[in-house]
Amino acid sequence: MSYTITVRGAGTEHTDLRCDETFAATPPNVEEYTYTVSLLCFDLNRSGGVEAGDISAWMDQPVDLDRDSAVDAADLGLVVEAVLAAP
Ligand SMILES: [Ca+2]
Ligand SMILES: [Ca+2]
Repeated sequence: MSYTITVRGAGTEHTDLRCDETFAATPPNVEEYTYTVSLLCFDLNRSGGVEAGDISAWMDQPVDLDRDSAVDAADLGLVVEAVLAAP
């Protein structure tokens, strides 16, 4: 799942959104730019959480999770890691 966000300014000044942790005296403005954020969703069986069933779901219908255009063990590894890290 990917989200595309385009920051739009009001005129030439962007006063609502500023960079953080730059050590500048005044946080610099954020430039107009399109940001794309890609999120990985490991709830492959749509159970509402990441659990062992997601590994089975990947085995039943493998998908390219790391977007390298290959469906392989690396993608399965991501699912297994997510399941092991799930609370
Ligand atoms: Ca799940
Ligand atoms: Ca892949």
